[in-house]
Amino acid sequence: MEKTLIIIKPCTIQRGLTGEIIRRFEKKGLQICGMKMMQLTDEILFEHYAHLTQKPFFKRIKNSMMATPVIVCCLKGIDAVRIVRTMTGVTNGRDAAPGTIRGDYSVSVQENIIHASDSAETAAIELKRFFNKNEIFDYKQNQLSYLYANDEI
Ligand code: FUP
Repeated sequence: MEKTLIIIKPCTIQRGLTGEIIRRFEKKGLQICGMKMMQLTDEILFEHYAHLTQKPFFKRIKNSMMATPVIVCCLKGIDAVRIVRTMTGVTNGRDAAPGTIRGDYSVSVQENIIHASDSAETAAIELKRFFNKNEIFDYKQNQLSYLYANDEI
């Protein structure tokens, strides 16, 4: 089973969409293994968006991501990274396909509802960045044999 990270962005919290977003992942069958609210800082955003620090819009990213606390979640399932990225949609909400989270709830490249890890390697690094070890929980998912076939798990 794979674990991945999502960050529910300040825009989503302000718009009262947090429950809707969590609900989509729960309904899909992903298991919530960690969830907490935290205030992001310059330091953590510099690290998290290292690939964008030289861009002219980096300050805008930081302001947006620090506007309120965020909610970070660890989601688990077979191919969880790929599932979550597909459900999230492309970066720009105006281009994101209907049915995806960004396609359904966003009209912006920045205020695009959630961050989602883009590979298994990145997910492992990002989960460490936002969670302490004791904040990720491994517990039995009772519906497992109804979510997957025997030879998948
Ligand atoms: P994503 O993985 O889809 O969240 O996209 P990125 O990591 O490339 O981008 C992170 C954030 O940077 C986006 F949410 C918004 C901002 N960004 C822009 O504003 N313009 C761009 O061209 C790319 C990213």
